[in-house]
Amino acid sequence: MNTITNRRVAVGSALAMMTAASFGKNVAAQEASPASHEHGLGPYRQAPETAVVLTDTELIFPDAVPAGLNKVMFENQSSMDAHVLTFRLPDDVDMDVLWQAMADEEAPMPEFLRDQHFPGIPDYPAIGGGVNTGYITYMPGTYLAINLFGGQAPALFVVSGDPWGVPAPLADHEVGMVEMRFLGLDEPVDAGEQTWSLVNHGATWHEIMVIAMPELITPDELLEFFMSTESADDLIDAGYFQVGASGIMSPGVQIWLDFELKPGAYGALCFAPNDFSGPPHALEGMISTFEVV
Ligand SMILES: [Cu+2]
Repeated sequence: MNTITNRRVAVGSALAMMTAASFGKNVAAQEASPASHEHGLGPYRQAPETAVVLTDTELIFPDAVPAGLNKVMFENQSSMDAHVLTFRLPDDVDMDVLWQAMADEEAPMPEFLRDQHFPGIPDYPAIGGGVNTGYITYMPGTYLAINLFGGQAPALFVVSGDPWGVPAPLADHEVGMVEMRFLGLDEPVDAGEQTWSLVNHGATWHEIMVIAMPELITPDELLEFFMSTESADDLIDAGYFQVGASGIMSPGVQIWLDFELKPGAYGALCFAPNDFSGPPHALEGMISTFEVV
């Protein structure tokens, strides 16, 4: 597996690539590690903790992950952006074919990916030691996780056991995702440490990326700004930086993400590709702006 080079899976359009390239440098200058907390978890049964680490050479999951709800702490020890795609492999997957497909940057996205389970991850921890935390439910099976924006060796891990007994976290805020918009971001969000519930109510995969903005603008203005900004430095200089993300989530998937939100203006965007390999959903309207007060 060490010889495998990550392909930049077609999840990244030019727009997404630009975004990813831009935010890493900037978030490194932000608070590296928002405090994790235990909103609403019952005292009688805590979710098992699963530590995920990205280094400059590899993405590391525990070899064995318990089925069901896990508290996932994703640390980016590398010097590269962390934008991780996690999915459950089909039981009959041919690993040789898979590795070849993953290693070939020019190859089209493997069709089998359409039907796989994408559980999400507390994505985009800041370069140089940032940690993002969240709660992810893993069903039994074998999973592959790859960093879309680095050359690290991917992680292969097995989920086993009975997904039973861990109560769901209580959410401070609920956000839904459908085609092609976010639900629950129409009103201002309270500032502070908080846990968001994210549910994909749609029929296709979605993700959320939350960014802080220098001032409140409309979704159309935000999209126009992204489309007209040529360099990553322009975004950074303009005061846009990333505060958290979900990774790709399959239809029906619910995850919980911890945020520490300061008062200000924010945007939410989905960069999942339309119709599997098309333009990001943000271009189809899956983009919101909101205030944290
Ligand atoms: Cu979407």
